[in-house]
Amino acid sequence: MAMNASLITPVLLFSMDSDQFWAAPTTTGGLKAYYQQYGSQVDNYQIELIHFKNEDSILRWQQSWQETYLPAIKAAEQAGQQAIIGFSMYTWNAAEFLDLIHQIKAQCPNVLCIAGGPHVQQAEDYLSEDPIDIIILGEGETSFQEILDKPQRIHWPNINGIAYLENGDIHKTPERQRRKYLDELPSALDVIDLCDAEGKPLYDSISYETSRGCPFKCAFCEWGTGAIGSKMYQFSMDRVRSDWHKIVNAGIKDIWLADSNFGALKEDLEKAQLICELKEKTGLPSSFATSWSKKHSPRVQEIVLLLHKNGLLPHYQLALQTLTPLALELSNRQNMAANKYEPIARQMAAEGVPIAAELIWGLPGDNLAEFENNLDQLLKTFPNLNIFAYTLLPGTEFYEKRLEYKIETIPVAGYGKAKGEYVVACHTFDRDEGIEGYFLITAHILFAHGHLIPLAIRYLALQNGITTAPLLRTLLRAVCVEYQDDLPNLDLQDRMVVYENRATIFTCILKNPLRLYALFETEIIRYLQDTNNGHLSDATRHILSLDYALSPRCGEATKANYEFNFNAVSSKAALDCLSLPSAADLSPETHQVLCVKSPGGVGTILKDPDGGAWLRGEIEYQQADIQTVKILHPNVKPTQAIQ
Ligand code: B12
Ligand code: SF4
Repeated sequence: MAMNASLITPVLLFSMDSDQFWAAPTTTGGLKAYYQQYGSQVDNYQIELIHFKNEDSILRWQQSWQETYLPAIKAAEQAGQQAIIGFSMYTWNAAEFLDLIHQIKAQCPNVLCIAGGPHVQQAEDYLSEDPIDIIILGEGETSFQEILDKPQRIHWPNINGIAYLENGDIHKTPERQRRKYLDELPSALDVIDLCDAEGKPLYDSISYETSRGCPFKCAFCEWGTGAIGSKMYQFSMDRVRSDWHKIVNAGIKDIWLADSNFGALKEDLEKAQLICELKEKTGLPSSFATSWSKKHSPRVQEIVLLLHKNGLLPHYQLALQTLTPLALELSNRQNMAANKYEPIARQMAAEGVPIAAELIWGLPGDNLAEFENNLDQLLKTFPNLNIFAYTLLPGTEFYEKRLEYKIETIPVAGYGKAKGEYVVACHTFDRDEGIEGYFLITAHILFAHGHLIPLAIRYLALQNGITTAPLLRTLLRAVCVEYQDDLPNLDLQDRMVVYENRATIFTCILKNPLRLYALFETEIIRYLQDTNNGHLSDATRHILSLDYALSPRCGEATKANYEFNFNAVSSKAALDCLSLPSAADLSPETHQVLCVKSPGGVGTILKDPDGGAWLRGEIEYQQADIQTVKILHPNVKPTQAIQ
C-alpha cells in the first residue's frame, strides 16, 4: 500500500472464503468497480481489496496491518481524512470479521466501518454490540458510492438502504430500490486480477451472477427476502460472454452461478450453450454449478443434459428440502409433485447425469418419523441425496418466528457470536428427536453420501418393508464403538459432537477398509436377521462387496482386481438406474473379475464425506471373459461401453 497520505484516503474492502472454496472476490470487486465508474471522488480514494482464503490468512495478514496499513491509516487521519473499512459478511466469515473489526476499531477508533452482505441484514443484532458504524441493507453498490462521496454523518439520513445508530437507537433509512438494468453495474473483472505475474490463475473458482434475485420467499432462506431481493433481473448476454471469456482465459477451473433459478429465464439456454462452446474451445471451465429453477421444466432438462454431455455438471440438484406437508407449508414452498420429479430422476440417472435431491433436517413443521419416511422414499428415487442440517439464518422468516415456532438452537461450533445456530427443536419435534435426527443425517452423510455403502443402502431401500433409518443409526453406533480408541473425543452420548466430527470419522475409518467393511457386514446382516429379512443376507453381502471394491480410498491412486461370485456389472447397472438387480444377476453362478481404478486421496485431497463420489473407484475392465468394460462414470450403464 503505497500512497501519499496527504492526498489519498485508504479504503479497505475485506472478504473471506473458506478453505474448500477459493474464489475471486467478485462482490467487493463489484463495489470497487462501481465506485470507480460512478464515484465523484475517485482520485481521493485508494480502494484496496483484501481477500482472505481462510482464518489463518487473517493471522498472517496481521503483520502487514502493523507494518503498512496501520501507519497509512494514522497518516491519513493526521492529514484530516477518515479511512474507511468495509466488510462483506456471510455466515462463514462473520465470527472472524467481527473479531477483526473490534481489533481495528480498538487501534483506530475513527475509521468508518461499513458492513454489508446477507449475514448482517438483521442490523439490530450488530449495531449496538459491535463497533460497526453503518450496515448496508440490500444491494450495496449505490449505497457504497454515496457513502464514499459524502462520508460525514450529517449526510447519512439521505442515503437509502442503510442502518446506523442515532443517539443509541437504530435508524434505518428508506429502503433502496432494486436496480433493474444490471448492465449499469460495471464488471468486477475490470478491477480484479485473476492471474499472477506469470499468468497463472490466482483462484480455483468464481461466483458469477448472470441474474439477481429470487421470486420465492422460502422461510429458511434469505435470498428472496434479504440482501438481494425478490425480482429477478439479468445481465445481458454480451456482458456474460465478455466476462466468461475473461474467466476461462485466466484459467479459472470452476464457475458457480450466483443465480437462484437457473433455467427459469429463456436466455439461460443460450448461457449454457456458451459455456459448452467455451469448454470445447479452451477445455475450461471444468465444472459449472448453479441453483436450478424449481420447476425443472423441459428447458431445464435440456440445459442439464447439454452440460452433462459436455462434462460440465458436477451435480444436478433438485432442491426438494422436505416432503413433509406441514414443513413445506410453513416454509412457503411447493415442490413439484412426486409423480413429476420421479420420472425425471430416473431418466437422468439412466443417462448417467449426477442427479441429487437436497433435503434439510430440522425445518419447523417436520418431525423425525416423517423425515425417515421421506428419506426412504428419496433413496429409492435418487442416486444421491444431499442432506443438510437446518441452521437458522438471520434475516429469514423462521428467524423472526423463532418464538412462535418454539425454535431451540445450539451454536454451530466455531461460529460463536456470529449466530450460526443448529436448530435442534421446535413446535413439531422435541430436542431428543431433533438430536436423533442429527445422528441419522450424520450416518447418511458418512455411509451413503460419502459413498462407503451407497449401493447396499439403495438395494435395501428398494426392498419393500425395510426402513433404512434404524439401520443407518445402528451402523453409526457400531462405528463409534469400534473406533473408540482411534477417536477418543467421540462421545456417543453427545450426538452433536458426532455430527461435527463427521469428517474426522470419515478419514479415520477409511484407513483400514477391510476392518470397516467387516464391521458393516456383521451389523447389516444382524439387522436383516433381527427384522425378519434374513433372506436378503446373501444378496446384500454381494452388493456390499461391490461397495467395498468401489469405495473411496486413502493414499495414492491404485488399480486392483476384485473377484465377484455374482454378476457385479449388471447388478451395479441396475442399482445405478434405481432398479433392483434381477435374481439371475445375483445368483452365484457368474464369476467376474473386475479391475477397479481408485483415485485414492481420502485424507489428503478429500477430507470429508461430502465429495466421496469424486473419489469413488471406477471399473476398468473385466478379466474373466476378456471383454473390456470401460465405465467412464460410475453412473454410466456398462452395456453402453462394452467393446
Ligand atoms: C456463490 C455462493 C456460494 C458459493 C461460494 C461462496 C464463497 N465465495 O465462499 C458456494 C457454493 C461454495 C456456497 C456455499 C455456501 N453458502 Co452460499 N451462496 C452463494 C450465492 C449463490 C452467491 C453469493 C454472491 O456472490 N452473491 C452476489 C453478491 C453481489 O451479492 P451479495 O453477496 O449479497 O452482495 C451484495 C450486498 O449484500 C452488498 N454487500 C455485500 N458485502 C458488502 C460489503 C460492503 C462493504 C458493502 C458496502 C456492501 C456489501 O453489496 C453486494 C452488491 O449488491 C449466495 C446467494 C446470493 N445470490 O447472494 C449464497 C449464500 C451467500 N450462501 C449461503 C450459505 C448459507 C452457504 C452455505 C453455508 C450453505 C451450506 N449449507 O453449506 C455454504 C458455506 C460456504 C462456505 N464458504 O463455507 C447463504 C448465506 C446466508 C448468510 N447469512 O450468510 C446465501 C445468501 C444463500 C441463502 N441460502 O440465503 N455459497
Ligand atoms: S431457497 Fe431457493 S427458491 Fe427459496 S428463497 Fe432461497 S433461493 Fe429462492
